[in-house]
Amino acid sequence: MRKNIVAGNWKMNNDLPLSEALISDLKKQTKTSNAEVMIAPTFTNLWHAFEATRHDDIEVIAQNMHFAENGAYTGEVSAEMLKSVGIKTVILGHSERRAYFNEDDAILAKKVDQALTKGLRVIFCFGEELTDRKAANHEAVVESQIKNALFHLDASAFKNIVLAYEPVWAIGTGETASPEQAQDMHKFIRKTLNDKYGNQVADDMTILYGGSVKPANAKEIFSKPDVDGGLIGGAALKAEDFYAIVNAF
Ligand code: G2H
Repeated sequence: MRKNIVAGNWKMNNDLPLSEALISDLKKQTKTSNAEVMIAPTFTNLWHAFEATRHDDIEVIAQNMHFAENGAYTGEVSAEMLKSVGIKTVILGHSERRAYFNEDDAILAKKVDQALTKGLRVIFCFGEELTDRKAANHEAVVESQIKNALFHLDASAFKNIVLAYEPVWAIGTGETASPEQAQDMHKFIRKTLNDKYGNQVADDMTILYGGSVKPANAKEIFSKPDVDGGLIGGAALKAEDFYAIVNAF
């Protein structure tokens, strides 16, 4: 079933004391919308965050994981490790992982497979760069990112996938896709799913928008029929701003 989700991607911000303080502030906020609320602290803070929000309407999720079961992968974190600290959802394919850590479609397909095999829900991110948009290639780029990482899956796997469209040119830049640009792309994504898997998968898919969402623009973006929520970076680091976005539905 399609849901409204607002997920805060903290990226490499907040050490343990700052994470504790932000979670304490988040717990003081009031949710007036029906959105599912998620926060993605860095690995070292996951266990604390999970414990601290155990009785709250906040799901703690991970920003990344490795595709292997376990073994000699120094510095990496496995699906089982995430599960052992209470994590049920993992973000994969964020553009910063693609750009700075060379994660390509083939690696991401393996990560998606491993996450789903282990019973984790995946928030799968993708999006075009500015040059793609300027060349009017944005739909082709997004289509290939989705096809290459996800279209080997059965339709039933999509129950455990949330998609997050994040145009690279709008990430952390202060520049946001217009609500119309977001709607057009989300509609295209749903059509791409529909062409391959049919109506049910396409209609049920939760598709988030990410890229400089803030309290001032969230309401208009979320009002679009194919936008089901947001993946929030900078504005997720202040509890009041984050909940203003959560409550923008
Ligand atoms: C996109 C987004 C969160 P920001 O990366 O995933 O970050 O809202 O800071 O653009």
